[in-house]
Amino acid sequence: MNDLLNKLKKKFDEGEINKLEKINNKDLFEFIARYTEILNPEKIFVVTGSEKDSEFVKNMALEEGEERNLEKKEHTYHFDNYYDQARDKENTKILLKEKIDLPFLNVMQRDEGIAEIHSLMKDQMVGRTMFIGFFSLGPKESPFSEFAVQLTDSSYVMHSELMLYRNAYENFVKNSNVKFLKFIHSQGELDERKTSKNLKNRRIYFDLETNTGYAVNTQYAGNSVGLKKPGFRITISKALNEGWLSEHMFLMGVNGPNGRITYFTGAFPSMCGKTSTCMVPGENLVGDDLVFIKPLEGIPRAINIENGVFGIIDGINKNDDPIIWDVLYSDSEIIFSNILVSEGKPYWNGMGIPIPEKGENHSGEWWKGKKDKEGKEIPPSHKNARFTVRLESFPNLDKNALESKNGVEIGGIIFGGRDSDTWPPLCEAFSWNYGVMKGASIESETTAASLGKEGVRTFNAMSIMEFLSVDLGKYLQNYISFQKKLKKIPKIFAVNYFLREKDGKFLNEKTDKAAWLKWMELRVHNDIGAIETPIGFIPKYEDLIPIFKKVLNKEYKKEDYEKQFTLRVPELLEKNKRIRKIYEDIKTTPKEIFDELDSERNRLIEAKEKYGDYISPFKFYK
Ligand code: SPV
Ligand code: MN
Repeated sequence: MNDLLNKLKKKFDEGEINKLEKINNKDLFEFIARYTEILNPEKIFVVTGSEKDSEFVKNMALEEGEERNLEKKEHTYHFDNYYDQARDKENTKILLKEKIDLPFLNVMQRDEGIAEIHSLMKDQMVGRTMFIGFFSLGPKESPFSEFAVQLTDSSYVMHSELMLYRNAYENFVKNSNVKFLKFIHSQGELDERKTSKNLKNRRIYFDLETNTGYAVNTQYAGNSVGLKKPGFRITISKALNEGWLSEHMFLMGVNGPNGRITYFTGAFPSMCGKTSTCMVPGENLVGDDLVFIKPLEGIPRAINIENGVFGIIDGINKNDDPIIWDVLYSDSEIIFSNILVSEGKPYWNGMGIPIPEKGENHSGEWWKGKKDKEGKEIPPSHKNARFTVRLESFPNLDKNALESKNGVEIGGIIFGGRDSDTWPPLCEAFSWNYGVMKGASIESETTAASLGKEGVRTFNAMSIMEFLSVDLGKYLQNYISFQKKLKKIPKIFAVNYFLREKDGKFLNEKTDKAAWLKWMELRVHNDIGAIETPIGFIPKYEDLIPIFKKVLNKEYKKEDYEKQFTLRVPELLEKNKRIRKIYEDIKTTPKEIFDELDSERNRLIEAKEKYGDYISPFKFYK
């Protein structure tokens, strides 16, 4: 082992090598030695998690220009290349020993993929510093957590990880046998704006056999921050093999009567209300993006694996998102990415205050009306512009839940989509399997703003389709089987904040979700009744009146309830057929999914025969 270290020695500044010498982990040294040889950095910097090391990383980001200061101390901004603003689906691939075709997955033969990525990484760090970061996904040394090591030449990436994850250097020092996920990132050659320039060679690959994630020629955090979405793909596969759930979900506590807190996880595709749900004022935030759920002594418990938020900033305004707004204007450490900067201040689309007509953004110098190479007008900030901030900066954080090594017991799981004409705002599945089927049926409609074509439904089971790394049928089988490990089964709810009237008007206000959460909280404990419909239990009108009054100080009208909860049978039958067709094409779809689809269909047909196509919820009152 010392030979390995000796070879690396000249890469370290004085004193730096001691940080590695304290660790005695063969796998780690081999990993570092191998990639040092390939990437060939001039220097290596070991990030121990000390204040001093974090300062070093932050200063380096500023010195090298990957980040710049805003007017407010502790606030910086970063730009990704104009064409590197989101995850790159096409060049994101799962490496498998045998290249088999799996529906929805982008698969590549493992040796070929590794050879390609190594050749793209060759000598990419010449003249640069390679950072080594040690992290824990989730509270350290808990029955849930996973350790991870990140190698990167981007000070912005390392800075982001120091805010988003728990540093675990000390755990590597204490225990020489720590097993860990491995992430290697190089931003590649940079242009004069310090953004990755060789985007045609951008690659994001995952090797599930060695739990390794690779990313090259990209800076966008969804590609480059190994512990986030690259790590998620690896843990989805790990969870499947070990029989637990690694999910794209928030984690929050909802306040019930007499000081009771009930925890929920929730999966929603991008821009469907995930962040705004876990940030509902008055409730308790634990996490906004990624959870592990395990059965501990038969109780389903969850942790947030992160320690910070990498959130969408587009549309955040004082009225709709008071908590995030205050955080963004606080003195907390924040990295803004791909926003508009003018006179040292950050601006973004839809912030509800006037935005300057010129400044600098992801396209460089920007002025109102500026067009890109494709002739498209460039908005002030990118739609996917983001903020990175520690969870401790949020006043609504449930710190105990975040730090709990055994996680928190989950009472309910929420699945949400963006659906203009099908699902009611809220319903509760009859059973675990029916709920899993509902999660497996999530669809999200594109908006006019994003793809030009409105209302295109995109299938997004459990909102993980972009991150799926295993056979979808097997993934669902694992969900179905999970129930058998439980003494207490969480309720599963389906929500839809985007239901519209025929004339296109939304049937709900953005704030209504605060009321739905309270109804779900009471249902978890069977504190109130519900109405049975062909698609699950829905709230009784008279139960919602006091909830709306108390939570939103709003008079909840009977006609609103009736419109929102009218069963739209033709649309529901269409959806049932659409989803069935998708699963028919997947050989491994569990029988339970088809059973649930079929019985839902039968219930819908029966109701239609009795009451017609559009059925008032009052018809189901017993
Ligand atoms: C998402 O899009 O779901 C995100 C951001 O959380 S990314 O890191 O790009 O996945
Ligand atoms: Mn996400």
